Parts: sequence; C-alpha cells; structure tokens
Amino acid sequence: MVVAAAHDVVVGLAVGIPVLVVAVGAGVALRFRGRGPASTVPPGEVAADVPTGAELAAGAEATRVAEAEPAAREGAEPAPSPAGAAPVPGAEAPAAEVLPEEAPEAAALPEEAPTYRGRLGKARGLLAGYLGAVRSRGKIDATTWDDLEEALIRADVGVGATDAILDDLRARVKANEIAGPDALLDALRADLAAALDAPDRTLAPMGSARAGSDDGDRSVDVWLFVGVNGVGKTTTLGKVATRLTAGGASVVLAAGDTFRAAAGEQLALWASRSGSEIVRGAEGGDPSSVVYDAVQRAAARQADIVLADTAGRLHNKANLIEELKKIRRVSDRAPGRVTEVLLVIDATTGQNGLAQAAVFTEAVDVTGVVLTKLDGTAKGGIVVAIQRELGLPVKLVGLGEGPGDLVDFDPVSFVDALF
Ligand SMILES: Nc1nc2c(ncn2[C@@H]2O[C@H](COP(=O)(O)OP(=O)(O)O)[C@@H](O)[C@H]2O)c(=O)[nH]1
Ligand SMILES: [Mg+2]
Repeated sequence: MVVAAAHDVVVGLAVGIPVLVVAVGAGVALRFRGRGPASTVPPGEVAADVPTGAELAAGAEATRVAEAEPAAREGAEPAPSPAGAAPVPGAEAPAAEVLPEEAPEAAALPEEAPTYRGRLGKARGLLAGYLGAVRSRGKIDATTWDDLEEALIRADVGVGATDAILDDLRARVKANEIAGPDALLDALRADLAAALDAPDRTLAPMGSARAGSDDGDRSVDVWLFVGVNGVGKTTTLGKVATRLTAGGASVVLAAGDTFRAAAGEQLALWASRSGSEIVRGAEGGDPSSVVYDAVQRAAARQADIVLADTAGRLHNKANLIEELKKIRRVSDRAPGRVTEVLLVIDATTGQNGLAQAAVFTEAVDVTGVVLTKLDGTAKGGIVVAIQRELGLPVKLVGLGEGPGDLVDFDPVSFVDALF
C-alpha cells in the first residue's frame, strides 16, 4: 500500500495493525511508538499483514511526523454553555455533527441470553484435563498440587492468586478439613468464587447524575468506555446501548473514537441496531467536543444517558492519557456527569490486559472492568487476576459478538462453568 501523506500512514497503520498491537500489549506497543530507530521501510510504504520490528519502528517514524500537526486534535476545550443558554447541539463546538434519528425504535434483545456454561467451553476444556487427573488419582499427593498449580497458571489466574489459593487448600488438607480429591476440588471452586468477591459490581443506576447534582433535571449520565484498540469497546458499547434501550431508556452514543472513520461507521451501525441517537465528529476531530455535543444533545432531548466511545491508541502514551483526562473533564461538566468509566479488557490477551489497565487507571478513575471475548479463550482465569491485581470489580462480561452477548458478571455461575 503506497500512501501519500504522513497522516495517511498513521491511519493505514491504525487500520492495519491494531490487532497485533493489542497482542503485543499496550505498554510495549506504546513504547514502540515512542522511540524507534530510523525506518528501514521505504518512506510512504506500509507493508504487511505481519508487522516486524522494522514496521513498528516505521510506525514510530510516521507517528512522530504526524505529531508535528496535532492542532486538529488538541484544540481548546469546548467552552461550557453560558448560564441559561439553550443547549443547542453543536453550538459551542462545531466539530461534531448530530445525525438525527427520528423516533428511534428500541431494539429487542435476542430471547436466549448466553450462558456461562454454554460459552466457556474452551476455558472448561483446559481445566478438565487437570481436574480429571486430580480426581482420578483417588488421593491427594504431590502430583495433585502440581496439577492444580499448572491448571491455574495456564488458565491465567496469575501467580499471586494461584499461590494464595493453593496455600489455603494445603493448610486445610493438613488440618484434615479436606479429605480427598473430590472435596479438594469443591474447596477450589469455592476459593475461586471467593477470590472473585467484590464489594460492588452493579452498574450505576440510570439517573444517578441527576440524583447527585445541583443541576437537577438537566443532568445527564455519561458512561465512558476506555481500553486498548481491538479489545471490544465499540462492540460492548453497542451491546450496552441495546440493553438500555430494550429497558426503555433513551440513549445517545458519542463517537469519541475520531481516530479513524471506520470507528464512527461501526458505532453508527450499533446506533441504528439499538435504536439510539448518535453524535459524530469529523475524522481526526477533537473527541472531547463530540462527547460534549452528545451531552448537550442528550440534555436537549431529555435523554437518559450518553455512552461515549473513545480511541484506544494515539500517538503515544502521554497523548492517550491527556486525551482521556480531557474527555473525562469535559464529560463531567454540567449538565453531564460521568457515572461510570468502564475499562474494556480482552480476555484473550491474558496477563497483558493487566499491563494495559495500568495506563488507563492512571488516566481516568476507572469504575469497573468489562472483560470481553471470554467465549474465545481458555484463559478465563484472567478475571481472578484482574480483580486481585487491579482491585477493580469486573462488572460485565462479553460472551460473543452479538447484541445480546453481554452478561452481568456472576462469579458463582462463572466458576461453575469452569468445572
Ligand atoms: N468472540 C467475541 N468477540 C468480541 C467480543 N467483543 C468484541 N468482539 C470482537 O472483537 C473485535 C474488536 O471489537 P471492537 O468493538 O471493534 O473493539 P474496539 O477497537 O475496542 O472498539 C470485533 O470483531 C468484535 O466483534 C466478545 O465478547 N466475544
Ligand atoms: Mg472501537
């Protein structure tokens, strides 16, 4: 692919390698873009389905060039409405365009909700071999502990949580509280569920912005969706919109991923699928303006909530953090109030998801985690590691790509589905 301008190179890369970048992990990917020697790829030439180190370095080169003209993305924050002014969408921040969706129809959720047991076949398959071996041995011996340790580590439970759980089980076996392999596996199941216990995994109830603000009726709840590219932010946002509109809420989607046009298109599809309105900006426009306009629009239409999509990668980590902080600040301006910041993590990236999370928790006050693609991985144990390492409740879980494939996280059903 030969492209003309540095800007296009960035877009090309954004489209071409995000999945691989995610696989590498945000920390590493962002570091790659931050340095990188002179490109060995001819200028303007972006090859590749499989990015080599040289191509990632070329990406670094291209993004540095693009950073020379960041003005479009880093304009002044949109000014707040003067007191008493009518909330005319787009008046203060003309970057965003409101796509009218007259009388959107609420979408119906598919009738059959996915079950953990039905969708966690891969994770269960991984554990089954080890757990079967433990059971069939008929007694608890050194091999039992090796099997359990390997099972938990391979399922991505993480070293810390694995050690804690096995220490507890060993002590109880020693104290004769646990007699044989069957009792041991029951205890393991209970320990896993206990490790997933969180004080509060419920989503902020609709209207909490109103309840918590002096601005009374005009307040609009805003939920932000953040996370690395490709983890499932837009899809999750669409699923949440579907769920909320099916419950009778009126929803405005803010297409805050202005990094590439395709992101807006994808969200527009979810808007029409879910019967939500959408506010979009120009490609490369200021995402904060889009969210700001969406809040104005929601207030004018007395909509219940704004769900804001964000870009998962910018030129570098510092940019990403600054952008997210700004989006959060602007979203929190009356009449908007941020009542959830959901960090979306792809379960298939395993322990890398934890490294990614650090970047986002630094930027914005994350209120909960959405763990996606649990249907596609044997590494379901990552949910334990997330809660333990991040101290954040896993609130929602993605079990597929369809509008209904999102469930509230339920530790007991989850753990049961693994055995
Ligand atoms: N199997 C599966 N695929 C998912 C899930 N959530 C998202 N995806 C897919 O992951 C890919 C990236 O999702 P997208 O929402 O575009 O990610 P974003 O870049 O974070 O906005 C898409 O192909 C989605 O269909 C899930 O829970 N299960
Ligand atoms: Mg997206």
